[in-house]
Amino acid sequence: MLDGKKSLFSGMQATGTLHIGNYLGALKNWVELENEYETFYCVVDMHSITVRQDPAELRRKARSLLTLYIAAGLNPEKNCIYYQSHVSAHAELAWILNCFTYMGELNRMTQFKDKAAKNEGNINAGLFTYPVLMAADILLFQSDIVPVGDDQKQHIELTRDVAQRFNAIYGDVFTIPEPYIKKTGARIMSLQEPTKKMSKSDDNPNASVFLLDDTDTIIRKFKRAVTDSGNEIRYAEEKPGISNLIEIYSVATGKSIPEIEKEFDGKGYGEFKIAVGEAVAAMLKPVQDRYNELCNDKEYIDNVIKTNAEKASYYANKTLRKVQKKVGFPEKIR
Ligand code: AQP
Repeated sequence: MLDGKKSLFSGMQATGTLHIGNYLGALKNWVELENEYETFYCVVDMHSITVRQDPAELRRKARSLLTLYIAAGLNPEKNCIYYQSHVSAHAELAWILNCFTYMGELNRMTQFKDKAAKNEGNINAGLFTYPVLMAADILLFQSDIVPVGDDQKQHIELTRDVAQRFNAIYGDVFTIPEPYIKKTGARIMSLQEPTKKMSKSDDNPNASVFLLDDTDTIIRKFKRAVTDSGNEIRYAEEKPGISNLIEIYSVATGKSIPEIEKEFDGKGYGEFKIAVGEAVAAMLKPVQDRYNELCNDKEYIDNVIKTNAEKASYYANKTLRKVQKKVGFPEKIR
């Protein structure tokens, strides 16, 4: 809660290219929250360097991601859209929260285990304490909810535990956040291995549909999607391939799963895959058009970057100062 209004924080990493999992699981849902909440959407570039990045490429991707947020429908007049590295309170609160988080808690994080396995040559302390920085991100804005995909649930539980621990010692400093996870679209699976989530770091480009893929590429990827034995369009746990496509089609069109099963009754996988591809391409077309327009408006994007970072800093520093006082840091002499 910020200044009497409910608030929220969410963010994405400026690594890889956004895929429809990131869009359907998170970004698309953000757009509908702007009236009810004071919203903070961050390009979490500080999280990105837990894995080695090419500096020029990271800068390019961070700007592209920030532009995509706006292209997807987030109005920067109503939503605070900024780079994490422009608001130093993120790092300062993360340090303090590090001192209130246990090694055992961080050791249990499944994302750390997955990412450590993928980056055996660089298992750095930042990768390990990533969830603490994420807790700081969320708690800085006194967030009531955190709209994310299903894979982030464990990190939000840790954020709640750390915030409750801190509040138990120092009084009601932090709002305790709740995850905001939609039923459909919360875990979009890989098109090539439907038991694995679609992921930016997947080496196989056919496993993911990217937000900036053109229509032909999108349809080709869906045509190649791995499906299960049989030929019936039916949602079932034992049919992860076709169920994933049904879920994607459902979120892209707004149709319910029973409606989809009825629509494609008696039709085969081939026909359905083309329909999913066309629906996804139609859903992404306006986002892509707007993105291309915005990329040509350097001044507008620069202005968003500057003014929104100032707004985020204002709110973040309010919480940070309160925390610093509680833990006993001496006041600055102004
Ligand atoms: N497959 C997915 N289905 C639904 N939601 C998803 N999210 C990620 N993958 C899926 C949600 O997207 C948001 C941004 O996540 P992130 O940038 O922090 O990265 P991530 O969760 O680590 O996403 P990736 O794509 O899997 O990247 P890599 O390969 O780098 O790990 C979050 O809200 C996330 O829940």
